[in-house]
Amino acid sequence: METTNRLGLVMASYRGGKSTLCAGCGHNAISERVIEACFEMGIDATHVIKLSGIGCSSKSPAYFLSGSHGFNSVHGRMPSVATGALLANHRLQAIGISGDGDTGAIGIGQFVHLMRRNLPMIYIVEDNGCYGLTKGQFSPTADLGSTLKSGVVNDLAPIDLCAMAIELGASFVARSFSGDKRQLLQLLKAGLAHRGTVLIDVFSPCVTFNDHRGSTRSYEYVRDHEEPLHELNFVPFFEDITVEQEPGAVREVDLHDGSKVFLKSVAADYDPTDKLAAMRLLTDTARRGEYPTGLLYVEPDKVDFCTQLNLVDEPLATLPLERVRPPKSALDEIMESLR
Ligand SMILES: Cc1ncc(C[n+]2csc(CCOP(=O)(O)OP(=O)(O)O)c2C)c(N)n1
Ligand code: SF4
Ligand SMILES: [Mg+2]
Repeated sequence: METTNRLGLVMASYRGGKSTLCAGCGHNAISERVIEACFEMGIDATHVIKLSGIGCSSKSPAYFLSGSHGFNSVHGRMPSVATGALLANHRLQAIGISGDGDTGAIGIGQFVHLMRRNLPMIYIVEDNGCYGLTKGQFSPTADLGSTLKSGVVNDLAPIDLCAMAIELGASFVARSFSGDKRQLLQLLKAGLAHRGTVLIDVFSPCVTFNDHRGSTRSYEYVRDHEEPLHELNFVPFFEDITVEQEPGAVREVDLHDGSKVFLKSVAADYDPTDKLAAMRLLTDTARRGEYPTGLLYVEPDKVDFCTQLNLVDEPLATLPLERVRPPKSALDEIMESLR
């Protein structure tokens, strides 16, 4: 019999349309992990809003959770649409998919303010170092000295979206690789349990335009330079904690909904709650051309934007008119006070 989750649903009910992206594109693997994560967490798809901008990456929401709400926005404008949607209904689980061009170029101003506000949503950047949809030009995350297929050399230093997100105020920041199924799945499930901005920068090779020698986002290059910081185990609030731990060797992070993340350091001990250490790590490893992956930074108790605005509990979108519109007596009182 097919496995069902805590809602009694099978994994197939979390799928979307058939992908029209190139076979082997990293973005397809990410959609698969989103499907698995939502299935394993028992997410109600009708309470999810999928958001995106423009790009091959931004087409991805069409390939998962066909029963959810969705908004495919203008290029780089996903953050403002997401902000509006969540203010209208703060009970929605928002999952945004963007690209390194959509986020790092045209959408960088919007990205900055979303991170700064710690808007409660998952924001995945499918990072292939190029504009896949428009035939592979360098994007702002392309590494200095990397080349296009034609041999053209990139002479600008990259933007590190994780470093920016940490600096600006996002409360859950991770880097992963579309080829690292296990790590990405654990990060996505942990992201679903966190309340605040979850920024996951996923290196996701473009097999058609950026998978050659000279590219630093090819499958081969990322596989050789990915340095996992820890083995990551996520235990959702609805499961018994049975992870066997050697005392002292594993760090435990408690998330908003009672779920837990266990982090066993791979090389040097790494504390993902130390903001300065995270920034130092990203600066030092970038100099050496390495990509640390895993949970880079987490601040589980940071207040998210909707809570900070002190919204009424019931979503604004469903409040009856009489609770939205002030009565005539209140308006008269205001007018009187201005005389
Ligand atoms: C306002 C506007 N400017 C430019 C474009 C052209 N355009 C479409 S997708 C894209 C870049 C996509 O790159 P990225 O976000 O990295 O996604 P990928 O295709 O690599 O997944 C650009 C420049 C557009 N659609 N709209
Ligand atoms: S062009 Fe590149 S990014 Fe776009 S679908 Fe194909 S492989 Fe993926
Ligand atoms: Mg791209």
